[in-house]
Amino acid sequence: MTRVHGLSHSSHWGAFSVLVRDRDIEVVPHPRDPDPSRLLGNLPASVSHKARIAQPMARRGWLENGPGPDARRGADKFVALSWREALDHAAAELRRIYAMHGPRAVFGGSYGWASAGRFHDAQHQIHRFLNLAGGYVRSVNSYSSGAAAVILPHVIGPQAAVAGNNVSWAELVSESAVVLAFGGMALKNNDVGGGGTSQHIARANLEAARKRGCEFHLIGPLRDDLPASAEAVWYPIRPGTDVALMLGLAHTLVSQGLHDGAFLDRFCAGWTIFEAYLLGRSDGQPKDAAWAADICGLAADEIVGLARLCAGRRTLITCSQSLQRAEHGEQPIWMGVVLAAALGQIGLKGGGFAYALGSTSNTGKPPLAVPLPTVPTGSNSIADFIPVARIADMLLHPGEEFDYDGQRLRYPDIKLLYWAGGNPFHHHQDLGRLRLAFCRPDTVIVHDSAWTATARHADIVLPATITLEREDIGATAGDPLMVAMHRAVTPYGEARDDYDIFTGLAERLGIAEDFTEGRSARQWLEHLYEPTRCALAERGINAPEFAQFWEDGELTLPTQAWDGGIVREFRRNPEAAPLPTPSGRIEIASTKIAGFGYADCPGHPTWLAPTDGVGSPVMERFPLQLVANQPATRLHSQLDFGACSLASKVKGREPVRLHPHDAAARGIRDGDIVRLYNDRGACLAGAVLSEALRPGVVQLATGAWYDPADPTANQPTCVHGNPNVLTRDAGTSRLAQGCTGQLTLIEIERFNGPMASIAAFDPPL
Ligand code: PGD
Repeated sequence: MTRVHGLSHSSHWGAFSVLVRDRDIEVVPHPRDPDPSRLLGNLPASVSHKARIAQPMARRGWLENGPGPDARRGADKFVALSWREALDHAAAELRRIYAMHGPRAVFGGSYGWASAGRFHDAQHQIHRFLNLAGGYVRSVNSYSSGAAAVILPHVIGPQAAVAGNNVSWAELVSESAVVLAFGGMALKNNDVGGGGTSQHIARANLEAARKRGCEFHLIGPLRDDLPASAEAVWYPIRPGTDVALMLGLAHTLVSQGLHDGAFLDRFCAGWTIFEAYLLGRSDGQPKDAAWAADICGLAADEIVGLARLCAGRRTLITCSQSLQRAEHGEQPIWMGVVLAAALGQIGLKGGGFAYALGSTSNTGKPPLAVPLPTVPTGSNSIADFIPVARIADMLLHPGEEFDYDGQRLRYPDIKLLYWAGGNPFHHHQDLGRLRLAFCRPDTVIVHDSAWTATARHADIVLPATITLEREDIGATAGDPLMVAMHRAVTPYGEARDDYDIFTGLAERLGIAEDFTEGRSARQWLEHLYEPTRCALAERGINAPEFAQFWEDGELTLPTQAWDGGIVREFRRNPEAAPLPTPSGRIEIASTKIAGFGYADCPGHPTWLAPTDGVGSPVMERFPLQLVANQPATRLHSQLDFGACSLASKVKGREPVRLHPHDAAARGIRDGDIVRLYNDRGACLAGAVLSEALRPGVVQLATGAWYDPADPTANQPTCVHGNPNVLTRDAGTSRLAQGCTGQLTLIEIERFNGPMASIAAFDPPL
């Protein structure tokens, strides 16, 4: 037995070191992390869980009948193959599709978080490979920020202008007097930062700000979306109605003469148009506090009080990512900017508007001063793309036109779906519909380390290593620690690195030399490290050779002084440093967006009643609002079989929280297995009664592995608790076409039927 001490490593939820005894590992958080994530507890199970994929597999129906649309995807058996056979099949199919249909028939959008690590990042690897193989249809934007990424450049500048170098944690601690946290700043979300994090600082900063006297106001249906130590005033708003509340606040400011007219004149465009709407001159309906109260479920005098409290003080408006992951998700982000503009605070330290501060662990930290190791992905031979969350529409409606950000585009006819490092049967909405979509292509190829539902819907399944089985460099733009990610254990079964899998395919396609550039994985790490080392040396600071970095296990990178970015520069001198918007100012109303003529995203922030939310006719049958948010016990669907995730389950099912009043009305007790349902499907979950929710709201996190009772049902029942059987597969609007998975309407009942066992973690053999 060997015992290795403290191998440095990293994950999206924190840096750590690993102690190894054969395949048993112990994970020790990084000593400088003040608030390590409990998600580290999921890692030990990943090394040799039965859900790992041990060898390459092909779906029986695909092997027997050859490529083609097939309704058995997701319900078929698998046959083990050797690596040689599996790679031969995959390469032959790639060759066939490229020859017969060209790159427009290959979808390589392959969205997903995969794992931390700069070189083995699955998205970089697949895109580099497919670019060299002939090109592919890509996806744009993310499930995290689909609406914000598109609306913000029209209104104030790129997302980074108000999400990154804008208002820092340090400024919040020292300057902010009032924080209006729309959607909260949940610590569970701060646990995670794409690419890793060495220091979880949100809790300490919230506490320090509070200690100095900063007042937090949590606007959201879930009380625990800010920690108790922030001592926030809780406004349990109806989900999806923040825009109405923001309008009520803005109306109060204007009608009481508390808005900053000078700021609006000098720094903004389009206020007059918006004001006509706000005051009801353009549509006959003033958006006053009483009007807002009726929609959002708060009291009118609370709204007036909140507006008065913000005026004239250093007020920061934050909007969580969750807010825009819903129907008309562009509106709360745009209206958040407008409310901050009406308060005249944008561009001031600790004031104005911050997007996603508190939504991931690396927003609000100073930017790095040196470049990070980055795999070059090359260039794509075609320009075709879809907004990422339109995957099922694309597969189901080839050739059909759709709108996106002022463009009229057409869905390609996809014959080959290639996925590495993502789990669409976790992340997408209306999984019954997604299954139909996945039945359409000729072939689906998936790399994953475990038998996720996506792997089960593939034709060729190629087993990938986990990061603990390979060497990599952990680093991300928002964190100063670069980590030497040492290999801790040998690969499970026959699993291979994504890089090696693509190298095997590249050899068969005759592009190996270009793909590998003659380097082994270790040589790539050394090569990619070099630009960072040179930049450090140029600045005259510690710049160890790769071998030294590898031995040290980590390297602290320099950060830039926080300067508030383009928004602060604009505030200092709007004429010399205009914003990158059409007017060069903050666009309260946008002539460009108005010109698109989208009824679901007009030319200024607007309250648009949802078709699947408060006030919609659907509520008559499905009266509860489901919040399908990010889980507290795992990252998305990753390592759902890990100890931390399993410990939260109720009799093996995902916990669903509901208010005691709603439970009592339905005869549901704490610990009961319940059935959540609507017209799209149903899922079982374990009831947890809680007063931390607004009555009428039910909360079921995403990420329980999809486990359909009947995999071929169009309205499936997931016996494990995946909320995406219930969510609606529709874009935020014709502007951004973002993911709307956060909210939907449901009913819930005690489940008295025969209890299906959970098979999500059993290999489908
Ligand atoms: P993950 O579970 O992180 O979910 O969706 P995403 O697809 O990113 O999936 C990553 C997959 O990659 C896992 O299956 C993991 O095993 C695999 N993997 C990890 N490392 C590697 C590797 O090195 N190689 C390979 N080949 N595979 C690897 C997340 C998405 O879900 C996101 S970002 C958001 S914000 C959305 N949120 C919501 C929501 O709020 N509400 C709903 N209803 N739905 C959502 N879906 C979205």
